[in-house]
Amino acid sequence: MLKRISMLALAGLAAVTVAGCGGGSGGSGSGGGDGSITMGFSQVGAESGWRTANTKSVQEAAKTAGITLKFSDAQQKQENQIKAIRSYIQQKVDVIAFSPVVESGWDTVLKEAKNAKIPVILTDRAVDSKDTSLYKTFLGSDFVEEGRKAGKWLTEEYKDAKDTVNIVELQGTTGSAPANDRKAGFQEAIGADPKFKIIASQTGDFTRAKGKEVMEAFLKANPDIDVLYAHNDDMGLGAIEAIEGAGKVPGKDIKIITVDAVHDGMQALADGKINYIVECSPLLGPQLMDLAKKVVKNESIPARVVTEETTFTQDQAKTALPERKY
Ligand code: GYE
Repeated sequence: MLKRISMLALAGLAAVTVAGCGGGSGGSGSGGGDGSITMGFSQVGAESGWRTANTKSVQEAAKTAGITLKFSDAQQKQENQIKAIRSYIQQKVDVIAFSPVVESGWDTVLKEAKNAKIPVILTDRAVDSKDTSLYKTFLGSDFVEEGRKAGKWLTEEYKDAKDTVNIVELQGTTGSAPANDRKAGFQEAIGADPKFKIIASQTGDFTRAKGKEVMEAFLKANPDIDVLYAHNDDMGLGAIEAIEGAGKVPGKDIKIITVDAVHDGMQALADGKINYIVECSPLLGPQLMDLAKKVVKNESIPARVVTEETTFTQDQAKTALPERKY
């Protein structure tokens, strides 16, 4: 029986990209009985500076908390995440945590985890499952609020403008919670005033390369862009290259608002190439490990844990940069 389980586990592991961490050698978790905890964590991918910082935070926090971490990178594919979660169920880990690449389509695999009595913690991104008993808690940012903050800055910045403000939007991964919510929050904040017009909006998949490519297309199709709203720093940084390539000055000819506040984004903000960044903290590791310990001990935890975040202007970025950890 044991042999069969480990064969299955191996097959599951081979199907996904798994980077072992914490030295766990497979097999079943302890159920927390002897105090040791094994967590299976399915990460979205390595698409952005935010994601790299998030992975590091989770891996370091697991080590500090003495939790054995089985870590897999889904390369932005839902099917890989589902395979990873199934393999964690087969391995009987004590707790599963994952950052769902998109919001929909998780009910079946979450039910499998529930039937196997393995608690699930949503980390960073939400799912749209109606049945909230399929997971124990959701730890992450309020993405709608982030979008609102971006929109509020814009309406303030252009409050005296008489002409139409032409906005282009680089959306995050299609169907992901941060893309859906950052769009909705921004729309809500600028919505009341017809002066603000989103003339183009497309996904850049949260990557620098795609941000550059889509911005190049935006620039070709629209000679009169006033503002770029990018759902993360990386797409904004790619777009800066496209804007400079088109002979325009980022931050001046085209004002840029992004979300995340990772190091490279903050540097571009301090250099005047980005105008405003809404922070989204990737440092979720320590909170995740605390929640995991409680969940395994069957202690009650809040259904939603919202990360605290701020915003940065160019001057604030200059002050904050030297102390920035990521
Ligand atoms: O903003 C982006 C990353 O889910 C909050 O994913 C996260 C987002 C983050 O790729 O840079």
